[in-house]
Amino acid sequence: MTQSFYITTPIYYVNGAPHIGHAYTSIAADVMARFKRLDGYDVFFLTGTDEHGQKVEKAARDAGLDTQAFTDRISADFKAMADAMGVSYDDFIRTTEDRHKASCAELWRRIERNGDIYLGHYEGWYAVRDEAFYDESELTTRPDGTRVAPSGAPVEWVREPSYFFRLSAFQDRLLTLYEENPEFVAPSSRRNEVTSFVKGGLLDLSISRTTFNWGIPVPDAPGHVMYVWLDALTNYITACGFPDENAPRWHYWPADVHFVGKDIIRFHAVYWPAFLMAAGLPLPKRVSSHGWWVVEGEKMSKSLGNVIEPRKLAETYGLDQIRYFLLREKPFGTDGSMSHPAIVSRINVELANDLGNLAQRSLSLIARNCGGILPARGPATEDDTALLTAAGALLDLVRVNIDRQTFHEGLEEIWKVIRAANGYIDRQAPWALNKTDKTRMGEVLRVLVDTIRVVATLLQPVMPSSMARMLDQLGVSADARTFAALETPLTDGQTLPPPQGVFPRYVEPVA
Ligand code: ME8
Repeated sequence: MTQSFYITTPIYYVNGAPHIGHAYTSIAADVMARFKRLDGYDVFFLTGTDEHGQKVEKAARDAGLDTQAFTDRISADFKAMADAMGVSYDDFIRTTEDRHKASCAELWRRIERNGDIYLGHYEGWYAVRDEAFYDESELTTRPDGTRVAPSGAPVEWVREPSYFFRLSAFQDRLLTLYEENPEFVAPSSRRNEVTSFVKGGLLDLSISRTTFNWGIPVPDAPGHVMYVWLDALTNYITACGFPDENAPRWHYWPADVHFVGKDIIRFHAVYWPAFLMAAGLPLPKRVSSHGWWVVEGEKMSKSLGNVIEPRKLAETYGLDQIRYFLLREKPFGTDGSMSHPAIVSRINVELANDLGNLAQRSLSLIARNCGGILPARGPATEDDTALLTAAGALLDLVRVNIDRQTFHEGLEEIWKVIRAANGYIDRQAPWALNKTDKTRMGEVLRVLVDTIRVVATLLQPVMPSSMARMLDQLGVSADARTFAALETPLTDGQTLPPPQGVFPRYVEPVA
């Protein structure tokens, strides 16, 4: 039976337009989803929108719109953004859907039945921007006297009746989870952060609110709506059909990897497994967190006016170019800066020169000197073998990096082979062989085609449409683009379509 693989993105708050941070998480998850599909897995890839809570309610009020109408509009925009960025999700969940309300109500009941929910009174700090409760000890005071959370979000004092989740009872079980599953939180620096947070002691968590009503009602508790993070995290099981364990998608649970930003790791690596333990449900296998993008050295913010709209970026530079940049420019787990010169350099050096020219040079020699017919391999020279061996080893190397979410290292492995192929073409000089040894020229070009084929096949998850075009030109039929298909050689003597450049250089527009 095909092995299943379940990947999620966070569900995004519908309080404003999507920006590049959202696109980044989704594209990284998309690359893994596409990679796993090509590697033979039965993938379920989920994204969607987080629509309840005070923050969204306030944004709707500020926009002068009915809350549901407002969330409908922004959620549709997030979906359009995912489509425009090539995010190949299998389901797009919205937390205002009935299936999700039913799922949350059932999860609540199960936790309650196990004795881990009790009614109390919450009095303390809350940051609407983070939708998070903070302890006094975590706060700092700004010069103007405002109290702020570590994220910089202002906090307000909240006092209301509330249901609590007995989070304090899960400390040991969580620590055992991290210890027995070192892969549960990634990267390891975040794992240490989470472990020390839990070791520091856990307070019970307020999981219902009574001072507003834009949320999922707590079962049999009029006036209480669920804390938005309990509601939001539950989306990952709702989409698998929870609570119906006979649902067609239930077998995908538990998730293989939740992709998250570093700001929301605590919710995913502490609260979420604790909720699931309390409900007696299996735990996700991994929470992989990424760092933040800053723009030209500055934090993105509405007030600085430097918020980057992902679709605009794709329009300016090309979608595949941007997907490549996002994964190549910085390690997944750390922060990184996005700037025009950095994007242009990746496009012109790595895509246009290293890869684009390599393919174009090899294929135009076949078009010109071999009548567009794919030549056969000959007896391998040492130089041929070195390149073909490096290309043959690539799938395993890239797979390891995808599984660890070290995307930039996976791309570097691919680029090592591209650079080796460029060295090879320069040394072998097939254009010169055209006059002296036509057979050997064909053999050299075939080694290059076979190498570029591996590279293009492995790059499909990152740059789907450009690599589809490159594989067309290499004569790889649409049904032979999986990783398993790399085992089957291309048919000698087939006619290749006329080569066309895949990666144009970025040229500054004339002002
Ligand atoms: O947190 N760089 O939603 P959200 C990189 N609804 N990533 C960034 C970023 C930046 N500058 N800014 C934001 C939520 N992000 C919750 C999730 S899941 C059950 C609920 C990333 O719309 C951020 O790190 O605030 C996070 O992973 C994602 O955008 C969601 O942001």
